[in-house]
Order: sequence, then structure tokens, then C-alpha cells
Amino acid sequence: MTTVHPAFDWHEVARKALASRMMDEMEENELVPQGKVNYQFSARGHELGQLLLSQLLTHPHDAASVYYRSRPFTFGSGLTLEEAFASDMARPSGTSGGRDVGVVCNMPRRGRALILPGAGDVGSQFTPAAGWAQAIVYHTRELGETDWADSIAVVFGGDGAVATNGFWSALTIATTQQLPLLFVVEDNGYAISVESPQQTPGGNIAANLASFHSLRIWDGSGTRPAETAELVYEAVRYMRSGQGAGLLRLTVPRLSGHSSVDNQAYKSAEVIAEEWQRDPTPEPTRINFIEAIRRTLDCELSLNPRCVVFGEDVGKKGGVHAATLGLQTKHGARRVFDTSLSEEGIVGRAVGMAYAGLMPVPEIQFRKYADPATEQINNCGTVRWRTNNRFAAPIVIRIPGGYRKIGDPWHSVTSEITFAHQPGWRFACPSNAEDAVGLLRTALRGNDPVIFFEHRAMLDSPWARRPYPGDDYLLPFGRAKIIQPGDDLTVVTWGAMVERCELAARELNASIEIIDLRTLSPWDTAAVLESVRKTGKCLVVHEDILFGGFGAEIAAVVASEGFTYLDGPVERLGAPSAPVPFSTSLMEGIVPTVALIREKMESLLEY
Ligand SMILES: Cc1ncc(C[n+]2csc(CCOP(=O)(O)OP(=O)(O)O)c2C)c(N)n1
Repeated sequence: MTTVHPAFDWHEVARKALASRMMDEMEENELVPQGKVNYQFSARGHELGQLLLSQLLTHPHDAASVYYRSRPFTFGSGLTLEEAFASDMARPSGTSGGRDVGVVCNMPRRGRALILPGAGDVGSQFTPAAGWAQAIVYHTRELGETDWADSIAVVFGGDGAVATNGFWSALTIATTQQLPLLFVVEDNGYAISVESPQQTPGGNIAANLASFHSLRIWDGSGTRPAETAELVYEAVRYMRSGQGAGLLRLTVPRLSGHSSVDNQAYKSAEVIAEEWQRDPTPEPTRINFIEAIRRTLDCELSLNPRCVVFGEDVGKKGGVHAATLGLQTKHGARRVFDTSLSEEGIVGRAVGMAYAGLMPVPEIQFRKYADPATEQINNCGTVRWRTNNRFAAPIVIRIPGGYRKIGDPWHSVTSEITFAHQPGWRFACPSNAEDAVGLLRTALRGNDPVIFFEHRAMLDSPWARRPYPGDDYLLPFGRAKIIQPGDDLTVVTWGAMVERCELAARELNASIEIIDLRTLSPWDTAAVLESVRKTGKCLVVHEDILFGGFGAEIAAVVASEGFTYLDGPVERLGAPSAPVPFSTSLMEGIVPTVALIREKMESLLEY
């Protein structure tokens, strides 16, 4: 969503809209065909206004009367996905314990609106909402219960529902008594197949009620974020002012059939195409790797006052890779600061800070410049062992490195084996933004020192951009990811080589399983062995020098523990024993290319 109205948490809107959308799609494409859900109502197209509204209903006596297409609103009000699925599948943990249709729900208050008991008969939702609104006035004025003051009731309905007795009855009650009741009409143009001009003349209930006494009207799009946000915000603001009832009409597309048993045969292809043009759900916004790091640091700095971020240029400049951009301004120069040009000083100081209970996150500008801190790094890893567990120094050293468009021996090496060989350290080498978020957060909340390797080729690589997985996202260390499943060959890799392996596999007509290890200390032996058991063949691809590289460790474990599964030699591909050269063409002679990986895959497949 491009427009940010300050009254709303837009990340939440996007997250819950996508969750609701995914649930609808899962029901339609899997659960209904499989017979696990028998009756389904999709809210696809209706999400935006409902979620925005849910965020503003935070008064302790706000209540909402919903209908079967209100699931996004109930998510916004606190319903969990588990409860929604359970309701759908008529399980005991659903909102009716399996008694009522899944989307006919009710929910005691969870910080936002209380959801009054829903019902299946269209129109019956309106008058109970009017009753709640009248009770708000009674509690406030007759009983003098000041905590009820300024509460409101909201009732949702479709364009068909405005023709019902209940709607008109509630409208009369709310307007004659000037009650704090907001009618929200989600006008998708259809009541099953009957079009809105048959429900109200001209098809627009808001236009028809324009001159209705004591009723404030808002009418506009329910799919354009800025416009919808403004309408919702203004409507709730007015309702809380005690001036009486209101009606908010939001035009939305109904992107699915009325229910799972409706094939929409009454809509032309043009109508359906036009409806999809109004789809309010955003494509998940992808962030790059560096933004993933920045956001996670920002989030953990906000949550953990003991967290400190420092290194050469990380303060005012925001780091030479921009990973700490803006963090000093936001969190202050005592928590995000520049250091002197001494890696020994950066890491050694971090160790001392960790002894004293802080959570230091030092940055080393480029891989090779960690070398001056070798002594401190080694000592940090062995602290627990050396002190018989009486001291620990959990620090997270962020180190960018690896080749980029060009190479060189200082910035572009990975040499991960050096760290894998340091007792006591954990080592993460994520290939993409999503994994970077999860692993960095786990590192920042753990009790072990972690080397967090940020591959330079992936920092702004389009391949590594992923939807932001959220401020709570954690990934365990030692858990590999199957990038693509396959039966003929297992390829084990990590970091920037994951993308290259994927590209190479795409050029071959074979079933290749690609495993991204994500962390090397510990590494997921179980996932690799399980895969080799299936494929019988294993290739390890890494960017670091082949001789004595981490691939040798993997090959040794596969040869030893997976010997009986093997149907060919365990192969490795890595760099020759030389630093990464400056010129691109020389560099491509060192770092495994897509062509080289493909050749290696081919020869092992043919073995
Ligand atoms: C009193 C009553 N009559 C008929 C129905 C059958 N029915 C269920 S939904 C529906 C259409 C309602 O359309 P609308 O109010 O526009 O909401 P939408 O489904 O489009 O969101 C009908 C006729 C019903 N549930 N209740």
C-alpha cells in the first residue's frame, strides 16, 4: 500500500488482508475440493475497509454486528487463523464449537470490538446493533457509567441487506434516537446474482439516503487505500462525537462466487475482469536483504534496551552498506555508534560489553577485515568452555563479504570455513531477505556468539528480495530449507550459490533437490541425509576455496552416514586455492558459475 494514513497500522492491514486472502484461496482451491470444508464464503475483495475499521474500534464498549462476509474484520478484531479454520471445519475450537456455519461467528472482546452473535438470516444483524447503540446511551446517561461514553456500535451488511426489514427498522431506531450506530454497507453490486438496482432504486443506498434526517453519509471506494482510510477515519471520528447515526457505503468487488456452491455464471467475463482490476489486496511488498537487516536491527533495538550496534561508520553514515541507516537518529548515539578503526577494539569491546549484560552487535565492514580481530573472536567462542560455563559472551558480529559485480581479495572472500572451525560460534549465511530477518532475530535473542554473514551479492539482488516476514519472525539455526524438491540429485549449498544452483537446475531436464543450509554451525545433517536417501547422489556447491572447505565436511558426513544410500561419488564444487580477483572475467574463473554448476550436475546425473 503506497499511502500511509497515520491513524492506521498499515503493516497489520497488509498482513491480515493477505492472511485472509490466503485462507480464502486455500478453502476454494484445496479444502472445499477435498471435502474438508463443506460450505465456504469468500471475503476476497472486501478486506480493506473491514481491516481499517477494526483498528479504530478500540473503545472498551465498542461492538460490531457482522455478517458472513466479515471474516477480515474478525481477524482485525483478534480472531486467530486457527480459530477461523476450526470454525470452517466444524471443530470444537471454532467460534460456535461446530454448531453453526464457519463464518457465522461471535467473539468476546480482544482489545478491539466485541463481536455480537452473528446469524444466517440476512437483515437480522441490524436491530441488535441498534439495541447495543441504545444501551451505550443508557449506560452513559442513565447509569452514569462514564467508561461507556463515546463508544459506538457498527453493523455490516451487503447491498442486498439494505432491502430487508431489519435494515429499515434499525435505521429508524438509530436516526429517531440519534444513536451512535454506524451502518457499513459493503456494496459489491450483487446479492448472490441479483444486482443492486433491484435492492434500492438506482443501486446506491447512500445516494438515496442523502436527505435522510439525522443520518450522516460517507460514500466511496473500499479498494483504494488512501480514500478508504479517509472515509473510515472520518466516519468513526464523527460517530464518537455523539451527533448520531451514520452510514458508510464502500464499493468493493466480490472476487469469488457468493459461496463455494456459486459459479458466477451470471457474470460476464468483462465484469469479472473489471472486478479483478479493483482488487484491493496488495502484492506483498518485497524488501531487499539490506533492508531486512536494517529493519530487524531497528526492531530489536526498540524491544531490547540492552542492544547496542556499533562499528566503523555505522553511526551518522548508516554503515558502508547502509544496514544501519537512520538507526542512530532513531535510537541515539549511545546505542548506535561509530568506533575507532580497530577490529580488535570492536570485537574485544563487544565481548566485555556482553560480560556486563549488554547485547552487542558489532559490524565488521568486509570479511577480510575480521582478521585483525581473530584473537578476540577465538577467545569469545571458547569463553564458556574456558570458564566452565561461568561466563558467556553472546555477541552477534555482522560481516558482509563474498563476490559482487567485481571481486578483490579483501572485500570479496567468504572464508566461512575459518569461522566453522572456531569452537563455540554459530555461523549463519542466509541467501535471502526473509531468512536474514529470521536468523538475525534468533541470533539477537540467543545465548551463543554468532557470526552473521551478509553476502554482498545478495544485499540488493532481486532474487533475494522477499516479503517482510514480520517483526516476530524467528528461524532456528541448523534447519535447512528445500528450495526445490527433486528425486534425481541432491545439491547442497548456501549463500549466493543458492541462486546460481537454482538457475543451473532450471537449464536441465532433471528432478534436482536443492538444499539451502542457511547456517553452517550447526548444519542440518538430517535434511541432507534424508534427501540423499531419496536421490542417491549428492553435489555440494560453495563459493569458498574447495581445498579443505566446508564441502569436505558435508561430503565426509554423507559418505560415512549415508554410504548405503549412495549411487555415485559425493561431488564438490568450489573455488581454486586463490583469493577472489578484481576483474570480473578473472573472478568468474574462480567463483562457480551457473554454467560450471550445470556441467557438474549433468555429469553426476549421468553417473
Ligand atoms: C432472510 C434471508 N433471505 C435470504 C437469504 C439467502 N441469502 C443469503 S446471502 C443472500 C444475498 C445477500 O447479498 P448482500 O446483502 O448484497 O451481501 P453479499 O453476499 O453480496 O456480501 C441471500 C439472498 C438469507 N440468508 N436470509
